[in-house]
Amino acid sequence: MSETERTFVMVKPDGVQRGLIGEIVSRFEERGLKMVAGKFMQIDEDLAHEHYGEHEGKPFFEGLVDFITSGPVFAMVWEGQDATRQVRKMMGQTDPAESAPGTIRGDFGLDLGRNVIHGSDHEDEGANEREIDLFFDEEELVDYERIDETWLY
Ligand code: RTP
Ligand code: MG
Repeated sequence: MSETERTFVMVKPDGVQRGLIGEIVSRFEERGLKMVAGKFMQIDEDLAHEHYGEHEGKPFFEGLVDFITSGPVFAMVWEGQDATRQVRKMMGQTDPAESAPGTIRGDFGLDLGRNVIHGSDHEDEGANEREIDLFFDEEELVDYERIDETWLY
């Protein structure tokens, strides 16, 4: 049995502007993942640099920072067995054009720079904890049981 874990997910500015918050939240809810935090917010320059620090110096970095600070985002923490990897699978590939239909990016995006959603990288050990810490205070994470948990696991 996989371990229960928490993963950081965010609807990017293009997803918010296109009215996709509800659709995206629904997909994770219906899959059986449990939302433990959610925050509608504006990312400033400093937070953008910290969040995407791994890409600093790459040719697309400045454009990425401009984009992620261009409008509000919906930041979330989702919990469940193998949550990080399952969320990444539901998101599709980084490039929406390479993403399978049925995935979030494959259903809602066409352009690499406008790919609707962010999820912590499951291949980057510690990314989840780092990003959850960056976006949320401890008291913003809510502990509770979802009514269907007994039937999911
Ligand atoms: P994200 O961090 O945003 O969830 O995306 P990801 O893990 O799938 O991809 P990552 O490699 O972390 O890249 C971060 C974002 O940078 C943009 N990008 N542009 N022009 C390019 O070659 C290029 N490569 C990446 C994408 O918008 C990607 O989401
Ligand atoms: Mg990434």
